[in-house]
Amino acid sequence: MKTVRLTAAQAMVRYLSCQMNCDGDPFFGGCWAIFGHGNVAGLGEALHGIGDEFPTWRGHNEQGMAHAAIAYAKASNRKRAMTVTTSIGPGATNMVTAAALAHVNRLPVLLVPGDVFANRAPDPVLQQIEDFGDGTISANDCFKPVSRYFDRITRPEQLLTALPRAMAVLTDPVECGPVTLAFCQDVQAEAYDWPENFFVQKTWKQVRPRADLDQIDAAIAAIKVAKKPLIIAGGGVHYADACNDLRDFAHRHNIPVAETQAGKSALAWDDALNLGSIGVTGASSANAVAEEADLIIALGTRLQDFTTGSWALFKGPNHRILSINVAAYDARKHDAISVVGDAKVTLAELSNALGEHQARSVDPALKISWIEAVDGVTALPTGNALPTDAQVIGAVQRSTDDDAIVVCAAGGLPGELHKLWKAAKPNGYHVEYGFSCMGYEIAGGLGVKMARPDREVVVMVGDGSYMMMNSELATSVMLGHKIITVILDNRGFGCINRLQMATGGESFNNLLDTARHVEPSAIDFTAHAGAMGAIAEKVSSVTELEEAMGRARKADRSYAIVIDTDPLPSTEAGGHWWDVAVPEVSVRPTVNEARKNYEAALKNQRPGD
Ligand SMILES: Cc1ncc(C[n+]2csc(CCOP(=O)(O)OP(=O)(O)O)c2C)c(N)n1
Ligand SMILES: [Mg+2]
Repeated sequence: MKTVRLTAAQAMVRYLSCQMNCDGDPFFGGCWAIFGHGNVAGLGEALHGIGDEFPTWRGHNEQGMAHAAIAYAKASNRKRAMTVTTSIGPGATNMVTAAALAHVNRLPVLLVPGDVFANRAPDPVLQQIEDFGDGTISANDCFKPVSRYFDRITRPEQLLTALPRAMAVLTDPVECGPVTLAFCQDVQAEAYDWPENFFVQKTWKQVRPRADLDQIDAAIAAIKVAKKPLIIAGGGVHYADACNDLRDFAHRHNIPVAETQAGKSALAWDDALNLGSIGVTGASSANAVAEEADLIIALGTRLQDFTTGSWALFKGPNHRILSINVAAYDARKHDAISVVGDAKVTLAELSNALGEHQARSVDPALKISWIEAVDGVTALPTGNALPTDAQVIGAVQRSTDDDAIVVCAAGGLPGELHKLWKAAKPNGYHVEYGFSCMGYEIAGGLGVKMARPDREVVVMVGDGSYMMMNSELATSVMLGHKIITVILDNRGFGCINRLQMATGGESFNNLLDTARHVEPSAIDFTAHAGAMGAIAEKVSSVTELEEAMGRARKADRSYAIVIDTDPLPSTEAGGHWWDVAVPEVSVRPTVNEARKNYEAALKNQRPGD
């Protein structure tokens, strides 16, 4: 057997650079890295050595780098991914939140935190946490519950099995999620004689598991008898490249479609059968049909509470859920008629068997009146009041074209965007709402731009999320990956303040002006973004915002536009109840009142339906 002598770190980067995806592209777009003593000597030297074959990108925050990597994978429909390496200790644990985000959203990312010395010679090494009762624990054990595959590399040759296992998880539609290979820092530097064939180029085909035939039969029977079926399109539709298949299926069988946050943009917003978004942040048209549906066809969705209105949305008597999902875990939720299979091939099989079967048409007035509501709240405001989020969304929509990708994650904006954004093309809507992680937005926007350099990337972010993490804005400038960031400054955590008041609470500790501060806050976002190298300007109206968007689109570098907004209004049209537990006892009448309403609403909930 021919061998080659390399360090374990060199072997890792060489192996990763040889992995190809189904389109013939390298599976990895590169490696994000912040070095420390836990990875600079071993992995740092290896990454330098491999150069452009496996490019290294320097970020400013480990969580931010991982967000960029995860967004890259999402924008690539999971066909490509990135590696992220950190030092041990704080560098590693900074990345745990991002691991959880990838885990919830089932997105591939390879995390390689450095780890303590396997030989334990210098123990405790700088940043080692020292568990008194378990010598095998390090800070990296935090990754275990939020990794689909976790391994600790304590000998070089373990990579011979760990790396193929990592690739199998990253490229598998069911297991897909974060992989953590905690890499002991002494082992990174150790040499080993690797079999040369370990580094042969390997292509990872996209597998499309086909459903059990009895499951297909049961699904067909359910669809044939359904009088009022509704398809809910989730993220799985995108990851299976099934957007066109969904459109064809819906039209051939005349079944309307509603979209989740991850599914949005699967169908063009103006497709006659697209009823809009579903659930808590849904369109009135989609929710009205969902309430009466006798068959909910959940396609590639986890059915999280925002989709099901905390299981109070579907009110049709004897309604059933038919769940088509590549993951049995999801397909079997809520006693659904389960079809475990890839969305694309399953739709084709179902359609063949259904022949020319057509469901009953939905009243077109439902969608027309919803679009009127959307156009009303997003229209150019008249008067001098502070603009609403909806009006800002309208301005951004009017000043971008169909190719733009809007990026968001937390605050009031994801709900407003879910309701109001008119997504014209697949992947034009990128909202991370599995973890809804404040601080994802800008870093995520950078990752999206790296995956889709040909499309305009517009990050919409609240002041709270901006303050939580903005440093990858500087990275976007330095790497030359232009993003447009629209910062909506409503002086605080507007959506949580609204939720607080809706649950009977007093406005408290959410808005800057109702927090216990001694100095009124006066954060200059324009100066801040400008200091990081972006072109930045503040606008004082929605009309000015549209003009600024024109300048931003022409600019050759990242651009930030700041606009003050009203923290109180949100779009009243559409939407659905969401289960947020209200205190059972309180001395405050507003809470008691909210509790009464809460108990009444709970009567509509059908958990475990
Ligand atoms: C990391 C993280 N911490 C806390 C939360 C809970 N949370 C959700 S939205 C929000 C406020 C966001 O404020 P901002 O970005 O200004 O948006 P706004 O609500 O004002 O629209 C908070 C605290 C979260 N989603 N993520
Ligand atoms: Mg805010």
